[in-house]
Amino acid sequence: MSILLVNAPTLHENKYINNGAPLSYIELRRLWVGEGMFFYPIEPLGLLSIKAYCESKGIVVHYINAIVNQDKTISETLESISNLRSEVQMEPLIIGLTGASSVFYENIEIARFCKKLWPNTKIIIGGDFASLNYDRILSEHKVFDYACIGDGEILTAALFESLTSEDHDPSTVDGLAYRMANGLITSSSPKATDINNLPSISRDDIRKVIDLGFPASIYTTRGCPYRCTFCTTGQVSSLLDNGRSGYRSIDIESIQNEILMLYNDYSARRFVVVDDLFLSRSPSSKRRANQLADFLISKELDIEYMFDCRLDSVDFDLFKKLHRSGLRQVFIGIESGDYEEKGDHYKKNLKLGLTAVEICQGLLEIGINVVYGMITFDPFANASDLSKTVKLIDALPQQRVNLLINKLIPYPGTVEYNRIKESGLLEEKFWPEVTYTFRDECVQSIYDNTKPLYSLPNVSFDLVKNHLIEELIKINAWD
Ligand code: B12
Ligand code: SF4
Repeated sequence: MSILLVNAPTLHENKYINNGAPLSYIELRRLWVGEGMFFYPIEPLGLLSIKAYCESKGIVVHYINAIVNQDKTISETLESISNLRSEVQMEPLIIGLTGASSVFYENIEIARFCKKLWPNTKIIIGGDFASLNYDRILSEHKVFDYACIGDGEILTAALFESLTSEDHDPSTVDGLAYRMANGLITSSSPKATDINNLPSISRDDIRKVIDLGFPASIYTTRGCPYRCTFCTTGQVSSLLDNGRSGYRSIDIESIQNEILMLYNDYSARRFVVVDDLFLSRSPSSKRRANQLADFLISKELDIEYMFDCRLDSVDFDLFKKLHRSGLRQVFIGIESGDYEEKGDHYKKNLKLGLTAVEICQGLLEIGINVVYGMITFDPFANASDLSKTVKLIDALPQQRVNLLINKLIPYPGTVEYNRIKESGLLEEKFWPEVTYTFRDECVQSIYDNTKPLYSLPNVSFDLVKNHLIEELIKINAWD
């Protein structure tokens, strides 16, 4: 008896690019991101942590990662499953699937195929999307037997043990959502796992990942103390331990050991910290970052790394030291031209002394590249909001053309998703793939007129910016 974990190939962007000819996720990302691949995380640490934990409990776990295998079609992934079945003669007790809303249809195809191969196998889906939408998933898609809310390590091993016992009772598995005999969906309360008590992540993909030019991934925290309305991470954290913060940190010594292991055993020289919020403005978070920088500097490791933080996490003295220790890039979500006021709308709760431009300029002067998160087109923005955002993007030290067309993605289960739905702007015929119209007709028309520019070959920042300015001038929204 075993568990099979499958990471879907993630091919949804094929429809937008290359005239629909199939490309693998990695080929697609290379087209979109280009050089930024240096810091692109590619190992699915969630599945790999579940694998490590279950193996530590003596459970046999099989694993297929269709992204790292560079599958270009879902048929290739299904073939890998069939091949593995013939090779190891397995009949998994549980099949675990993961992924964002955009891979839900791939996960349905994988689940249907597996149910045909092994009708008695139980299929569970996990990750942020499943955590926030388990009720709808299990009600509408009977191919899934269970969904995992929050952390999956202890839950998967407990479910395995429960299913192998004579008196299987799903209600005893914390965080498990399931269908009751009457067809209704129920769940037991999810707990925040003590992440300092988990075994080290399985590194099944690391050699391929490094050979393909990607960094080694590490995580140092889970969850987030903030509750930004467009983000799934904060919302999932709020479900854990009856709403107490699900934000947790791994001890600094363990992180140091993980980096040393990846450096020595796999010659990893580039690292990406996948935490949604590695560094916050809290003194303890800054102390931790300081300790990590001291360690990396003292070991004279020849590494480069990146992490995500907030505008209000930036403290130039600390960032100078982090740069000396190898920090070369940060991702910062600014979101809008009205970032302080709009911060309230998105519940970002920002506390700043400097402007966003000053902060980003300062980081660049230290030698740290900044990747910006921008929600240029928000469903509720008016032309004046849009005008402020375009001005801010233009003032930022490193401009990227895609920032000018970024649109809020309403992830199902988030506050923004519900807000758009309640306002009647949402179109969800193919849920969880959803679209929406903008409340302000002028913004809608500017978006519709700007989007086609992106299919022009070599479209430049100035071309799109000037087009946006002309559109805003036409409606007297640019001064
Ligand atoms: C690394 C990463 C990737 C990697 C690897 C993902 C993969 N599956 O191969 C790559 C680059 C491929 C990727 C791609 C995408 N990603 Co991504 N990604 C992340 C990131 C930064 C870290 C994930 C991680 O390793 N976390 C650490 C581990 C330990 O936690 P975890 O993944 O949450 O897993 C735990 C639980 O969720 C749960 N769990 C997860 N899966 C399963 C499965 C089972 C069976 C069970 C029981 C439990 C379980 O148990 C795990 C262990 O406790 C997160 C943000 C974040 N910080 O979480 C975004 C995030 C998951 N990605 C996101 C998105 C939107 C995408 C893309 C659509 C982006 C794009 N346009 O290409 C694609 C979709 C790919 C896919 N197949 O899902 C969103 C998901 C939003 C949503 N709810 O839909 C996130 C949350 C970022 C965000 N805040 O917007 N991603
Ligand atoms: S600070 Fe970042 S990770 Fe946390 S809720 Fe906001 S957007 Fe999500």
